[in-house]
Amino acid sequence: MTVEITEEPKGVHGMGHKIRRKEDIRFLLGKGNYVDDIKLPGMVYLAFVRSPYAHAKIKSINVEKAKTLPGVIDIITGKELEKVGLAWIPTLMGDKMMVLPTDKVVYQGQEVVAVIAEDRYKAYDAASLIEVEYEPLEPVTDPKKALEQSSPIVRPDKNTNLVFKWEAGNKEETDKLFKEADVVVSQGFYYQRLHVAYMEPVGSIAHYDPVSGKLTIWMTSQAPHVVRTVFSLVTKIPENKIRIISPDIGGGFGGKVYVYPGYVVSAHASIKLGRPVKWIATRSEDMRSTAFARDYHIHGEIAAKKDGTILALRIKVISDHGAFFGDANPSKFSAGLFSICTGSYDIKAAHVEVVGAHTNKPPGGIAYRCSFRVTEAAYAIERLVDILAHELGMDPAELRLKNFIPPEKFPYKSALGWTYDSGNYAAALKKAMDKIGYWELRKEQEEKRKRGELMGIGISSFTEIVGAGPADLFDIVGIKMFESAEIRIHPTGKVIARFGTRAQGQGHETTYAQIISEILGIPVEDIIIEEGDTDTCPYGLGTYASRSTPTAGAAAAVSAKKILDKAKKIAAHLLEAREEDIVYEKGRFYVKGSPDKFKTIQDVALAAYTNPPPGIEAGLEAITYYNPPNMTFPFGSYICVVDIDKGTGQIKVRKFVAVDDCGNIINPVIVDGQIMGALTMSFGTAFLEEIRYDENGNIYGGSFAEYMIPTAIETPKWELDKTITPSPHHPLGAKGVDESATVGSPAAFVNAVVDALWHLGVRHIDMPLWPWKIWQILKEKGAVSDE
Ligand code: MCN
Ligand code: CUN
Repeated sequence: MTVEITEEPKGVHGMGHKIRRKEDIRFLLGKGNYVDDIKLPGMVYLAFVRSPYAHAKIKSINVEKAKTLPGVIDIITGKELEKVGLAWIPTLMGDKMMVLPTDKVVYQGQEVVAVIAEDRYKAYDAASLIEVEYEPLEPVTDPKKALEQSSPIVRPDKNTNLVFKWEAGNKEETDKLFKEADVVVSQGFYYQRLHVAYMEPVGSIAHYDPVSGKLTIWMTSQAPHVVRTVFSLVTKIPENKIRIISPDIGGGFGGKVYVYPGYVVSAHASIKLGRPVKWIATRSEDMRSTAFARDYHIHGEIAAKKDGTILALRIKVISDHGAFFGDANPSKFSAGLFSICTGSYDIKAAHVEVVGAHTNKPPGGIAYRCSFRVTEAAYAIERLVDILAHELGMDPAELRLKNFIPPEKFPYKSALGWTYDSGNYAAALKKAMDKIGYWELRKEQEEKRKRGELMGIGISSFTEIVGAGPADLFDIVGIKMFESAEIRIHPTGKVIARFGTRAQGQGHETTYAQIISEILGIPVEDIIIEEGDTDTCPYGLGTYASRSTPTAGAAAAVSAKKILDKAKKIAAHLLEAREEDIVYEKGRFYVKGSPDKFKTIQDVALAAYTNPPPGIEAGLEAITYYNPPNMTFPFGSYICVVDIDKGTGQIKVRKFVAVDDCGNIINPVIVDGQIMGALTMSFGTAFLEEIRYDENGNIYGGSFAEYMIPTAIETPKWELDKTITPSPHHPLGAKGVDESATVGSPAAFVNAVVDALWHLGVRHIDMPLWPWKIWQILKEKGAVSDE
């Protein structure tokens, strides 16, 4: 698909306008400002010594040699942090984690000692001279084994590897329906461990000013305000003396929601030394130690009638959290949003059980576009439905159409407790089927099969859940979630708007400006959007879970409307009319019947500061902390066509159609870009990527030499389309979209490959679908061709 951009980012551009991204000019010119671009006078550099073992006792740490190296300024160990109460810190998911260990290491690549030196190279040189004596302990890397009585215990602060046990749904009712069912299909799936692989590794610069007592930290954070609060709580520095700045971020995708040891140690070092301290992870450090995603062992069962009516769903999961980042909070969301696993189907009863385990692996993060376990949930249900169709000999599209929640049932209460806001699933699937020529493809497949050729068609009709979230629903860490937007109109009609979210590439500077432009009729080039500075932006919870549009976008709309209400009063005064007689149209106010005699929003802004009407405060600004009444539930239908080479097992994705529905769209070009990006990422998930460990917890790979992320060369041409089903509770009718394709597409790829091989007796293959895996299966089934 070619991206057509019709409009420059100039003029009044509201909802649905395909304007160029305002932020791209600085990125294209190489003028972005990332953490590593920032250089402060007197700045020093921090590097870590990391553990070669997955599980080992630290017997001694000898820093003498390193200390003598010229340029070395300080060496910090866990014992030193312990004295200031910073050896452990709370994570944002209700768990706590080691900053630097005092007794033992719990995964390979873990930070052990920090070295501060005059430059980065000296810091790494000194790190290599530090001698740490370890006594290896037996590691556990398999979460099932970790949960056994006899397993070594990962954490020094716990006496079990069990992170949590969580269940949802009605077990009795579900079991009853399973007994009554004509068919029960069950299947195990392993959703492999992945790394986010953003372009910019994580890093920070901490700058403590001993005179004012203010600590400023530039960091790669998707949620700067939340980090500020955590820092204040753990350091006891008053929150108004901490300033977190997230400058430009080279991708986050969920991996930059967390607080990493480097952030904390750089802050401690800056306070201690009175100098700015920079820490930037190298690519391989980042790929070995930052938050990982997925690593979900799923066992799913689906019960149905002979005619294909789905009755019930039963899923059991073991989730591998690695050493930290397990959600110890026994809230109803320990398993994130896995309870969206009933997907797009009208299922009477469901029961899910998730058990979390600690292993001697790096922290198993929860988020990666998106996994607050939504990706795993969509994958599980879309694979199960496909297997059911094949078992019943029904067409997978027809089985889906038969079981979709019908449009008239919205708002729909799912068996696991969510109230879906709006949806029209059949419309999206039918559109995708038409666009790809579904029935012709099925015919082609039949003919090819007769000739012994392998072709498969895979569908995924997913439902997403985004917009974290309403107070009573999304109570992950005991925070009632909201989001903020502050809009200030200056006397000349120019605008600065500030938000609690933080884009990492999603185009907020453009789309937030479009929302304001839509409501206030101010040209987008007159609107500056700022995010990511806790000193200037209103408190907010950050950008993840595709929540910016559902929450901050809504907050912007509400703030703009508040301003409009005031502007109307001022306009009435200027036009010497009653407020009720004022008509407003895109940036202009006039008295009913006389559209030629108008005042612009800019006239009103000037008057607001120079000549406010009696009884009205000067100024033209508004701030909103928006409490969303519900999550939003974007959805879509994806269809993938693959051809498999019988000689090599090579899979070619011949065609891929994605029909998405995210309600009303603010900027279609940005939305399409997001979908294409996410499809490309998921192509990597389905066919290329996996982070693996041996039984001793040694990582296989851990760099881009082994961890293959796809480029435009490997990926097919993505063909996109839309249906539009507005969210009834969002002020603009918009839903989030950013993660739809990573949630929805992995099942489409795998369904297509399994569809090509089903007649050979293949029911499932775990991702990544490497050619050698396929080749081996073909060989087992006697289907390899020598040609
Ligand atoms: N949008 C729109 N109309 C809609 C919905 C969204 O025009 N109906 C626009 C928005 O205005 C915004 C963009 O699309 O500019 C994404 O909006 P939204 O879906 O609300 O998601 P967020 O802005 O909250 O972004 C977060 C999301 C997440 S959680 C991950 S993970 C991810 C993703 O964004 N990480 C990304 N996309 C990414 N893209 C880039 N380049 N880099 C990342 O790190
Ligand atoms: Cu779910 S990964 Mo994104 O939420 O930052």
